[in-house]
Amino acid sequence: MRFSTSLLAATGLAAVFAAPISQDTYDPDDECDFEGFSSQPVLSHTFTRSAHSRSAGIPTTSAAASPSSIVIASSAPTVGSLSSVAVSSPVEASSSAFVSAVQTSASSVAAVVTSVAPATLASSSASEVVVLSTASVVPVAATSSAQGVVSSASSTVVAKSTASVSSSASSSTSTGGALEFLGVNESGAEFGTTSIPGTLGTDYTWPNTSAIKTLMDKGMNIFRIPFLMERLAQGTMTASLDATYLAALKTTVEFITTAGGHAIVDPHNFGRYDGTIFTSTSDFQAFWTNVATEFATNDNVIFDCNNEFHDEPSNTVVADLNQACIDGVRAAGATTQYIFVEGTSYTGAWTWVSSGNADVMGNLTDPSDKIVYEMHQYLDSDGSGTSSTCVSTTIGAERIAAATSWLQENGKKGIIGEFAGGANADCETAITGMLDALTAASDVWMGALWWGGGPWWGDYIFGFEPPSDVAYTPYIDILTKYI
Ligand SMILES: *[C@@H]1O[C@H](CO)[C@@H](O)[C@H](O)[C@H]1NC(C)=O
Ligand SMILES: *[C@@H]1O[C@H](CO)[C@@H](O)[C@H](O)[C@H]1NC(C)=O
Ligand SMILES: CC(=O)N[C@H]1CO[C@H](CO)[C@@H](O)[C@@H]1O
Repeated sequence: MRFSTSLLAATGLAAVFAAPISQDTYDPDDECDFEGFSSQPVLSHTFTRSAHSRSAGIPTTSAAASPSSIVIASSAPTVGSLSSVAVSSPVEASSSAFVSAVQTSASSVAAVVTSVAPATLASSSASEVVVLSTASVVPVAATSSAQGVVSSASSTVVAKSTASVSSSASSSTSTGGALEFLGVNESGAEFGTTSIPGTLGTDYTWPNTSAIKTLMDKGMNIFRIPFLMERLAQGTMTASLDATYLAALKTTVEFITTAGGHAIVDPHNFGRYDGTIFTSTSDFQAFWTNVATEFATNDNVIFDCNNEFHDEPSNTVVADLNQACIDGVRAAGATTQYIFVEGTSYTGAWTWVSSGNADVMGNLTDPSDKIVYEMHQYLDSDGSGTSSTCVSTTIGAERIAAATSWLQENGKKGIIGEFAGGANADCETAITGMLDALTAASDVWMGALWWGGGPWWGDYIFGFEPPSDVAYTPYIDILTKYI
């Protein structure tokens, strides 16, 4: 795959390159191609690295040549073997970030953005080099020139943050840059809520990894995998995990993460177990320790404490459950992964402040400092995501505005974990407006996930399963412009 995990793993193969990449080598069907990239606004984005408390401006340059040949990989590259990588003459993209190229195999080249100046990269020890982002380039002949590729890349690269970058609150208020994460909810395993545990293939199914691959080939890099707690921990939430259901969940997760994407483990339970609101923090913490133990060594897993709390005894209950989730995950030794926390009132972005989530959720603590506030946003009149009609063409941007301010004022990171609009011109404009607004505030917003992919949606208004679900056709190109 073109994502950074495999690219970086292969960087030990550093070699040399020859002629510039040619448009002749561009294959519009190639998985590494990325349409519409040149239309992406290219602005800077600043973060602080936790390990070294140093800011690194991420390079971006004006979009120009050969946009179709560049794809951004936005997963978390490890520092790894970069010190031994032969680099081309890198392009200084800003005072503190540089684009270089490395050959990753006989037939592919990756552009790598580092925090270390070109002259020092080759001699730096691995621990001094932080890969800020990577961009893969369409496969080129072994005779192609890295310099040529870099020149090409440097004219189109929009760098990303990576998971190795702290999500601490010190971000500047820079405007824009592409989103780190753009992806899809992959439904199936949470279906059939009235049949517990239910029958695979009848009551529920698992996402289709071929379909996920199609979306990844188009640039998407994050997938949320809803499942039911009652199927994973049967009888009581503290039960040991059901081996069969767990194995299928792991298969789905590992397909995504092995390919360099991020997989969100999402107990799609609305704060209920067996239909009853749960409030026991100790039980919930135990559930999360059990789950996180299974994924503790997979950096590209994201733990999503629970889907869409609503009508809870109090907002404090929700905050306390989220803290128990965080504590349970970290107690399992899963210390590197993001944890997504959701609020009450179906975790709506538009009601984040008015629902009171803003009053209680901000004090959650995480020793790993990787909390991300997951909010959902639909654009129909009641915000429920049950109508294909959007309120207006500007409703997307309007509905996230208050949440954006809260994130910025409180130094938090957020993600839109579900969003959708109907397959019509008004919604397309409204969705574009929302994604523009997220991008303009990418100092706090990490990305967005469409609802919903998965094989069983049929003619559902927001269905996103390739190749022909209702929303897939109009929206795939709109969405992938943002990554
Ligand atoms: C999975 O996706 C592939 C590729 O889109 C498709 O050919 C196949 O029919 C799908 N399988 C199921 C069970 O939906
Ligand atoms: C955090 O806790 C303090 C003290 O209990 C409280 O005053 C403040 O409002 C809380 N902030 C948030 C965002 O919850
Ligand atoms: C917005 C939307 O349609 N949400 C639905 C998605 O599917 C789940 C079940 O998987 C429903 O519970 C949601 O209401």
